[in-house]
Amino acid sequence: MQRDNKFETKVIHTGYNSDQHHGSLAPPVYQTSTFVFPDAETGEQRFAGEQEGYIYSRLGNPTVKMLEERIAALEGGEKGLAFGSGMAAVSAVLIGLTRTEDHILCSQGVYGCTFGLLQMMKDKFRVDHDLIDMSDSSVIEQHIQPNTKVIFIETPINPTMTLVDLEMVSQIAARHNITVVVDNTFCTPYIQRPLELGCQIVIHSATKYIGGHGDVVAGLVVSDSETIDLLAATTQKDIGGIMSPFDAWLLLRGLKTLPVRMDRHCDNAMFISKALKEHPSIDQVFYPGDDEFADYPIATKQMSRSGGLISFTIKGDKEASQKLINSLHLIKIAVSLGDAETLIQHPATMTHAVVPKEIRKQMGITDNLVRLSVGLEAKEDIWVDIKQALEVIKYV
Ligand code: LCS
Repeated sequence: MQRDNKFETKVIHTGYNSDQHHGSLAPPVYQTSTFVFPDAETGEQRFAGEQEGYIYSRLGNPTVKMLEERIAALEGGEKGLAFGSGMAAVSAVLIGLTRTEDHILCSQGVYGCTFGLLQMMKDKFRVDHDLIDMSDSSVIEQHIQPNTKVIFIETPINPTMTLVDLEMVSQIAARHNITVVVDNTFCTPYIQRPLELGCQIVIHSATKYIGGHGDVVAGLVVSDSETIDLLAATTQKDIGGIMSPFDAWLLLRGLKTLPVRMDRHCDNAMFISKALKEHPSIDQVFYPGDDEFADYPIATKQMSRSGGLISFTIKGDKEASQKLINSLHLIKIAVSLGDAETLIQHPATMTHAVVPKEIRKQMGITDNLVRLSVGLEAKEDIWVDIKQALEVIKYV
């Protein structure tokens, strides 16, 4: 498959050649733990890296490899690596790139478990970190230390939707020889491609839009060959958080419709964000597609569309937020995001409950903040459900 095909073609074809699989249109699931060597010498040569070929599914599997090639092509990187969850991917990268006494600079606001991982690395391995506002280049410069090895960014940040200017950060990082890692879960490569903006590593919780159907937990990493080979031979192989062949198959299937789904998510979210903004019970709406949103200029620079996630604060407290959520009928109360179903959650008590209240406050996660993952249903139906729930809380 030619690398210069368009994105919509690559999501369907890259990494798979039916000629090599009995003409099977759908990729086969190589549901095997191990691979048979024709003789002992072949086994020796494969372990020595002198001969191409599979050994054992923790070290590589043909179905998983198809997915790794596809995501690499979509992000514009040399190689991909698949993991059993987004957190397995995040931890493999952060542990793989650092050692004791190193330092990580992180956007102020990340997914709750990434925050938990950073705390654990600090407590157990003495890999320190600072969570900083990345909107100001001088603040970033001030916090870079001689031992800073990684800048870790989410953009949009979960759940505040704050954006980080990837080009600006990667230019600073390049001057200091620091690796920039971007969690691109909220955007997918259809909307944002950090490697093209000078960043070195992209991570996905493939559980979300890449899979798109709420039926798999998985993670992906894309980077240059050297970095991926290093991670494959160290934190992936030895910690072992690998993806199963069937999960890779589900993701290959999900990816085929990624552009179609993302367009619908974005259209629906734009409609809902506008309706929310006009409602009297809503305090603030955080959506990158809103031209009054503080980070809208960054969105126009690096995102081709605005995504399917909206966060908003209601005029009310925690109880009112919970009452709003409890009053929905069509919309499901669930964490995760990027599914066909519209999902709603309360970050302060759910995805970011692990973050201490004081730090949550600095991150902008207040008790009246609600996060909506806008699904693929008819946008009018989604709005009718939200509107009737907002009516219920008017009298709280
Ligand atoms: N990165 C981001 C930005 C995420 O939102 C998540 C999960 C992860 C990494 C971890 O991926 P996982 O291991 O779950 O595949 N975010 C979740 C969320 O917002 N609600 O539930 C899970």
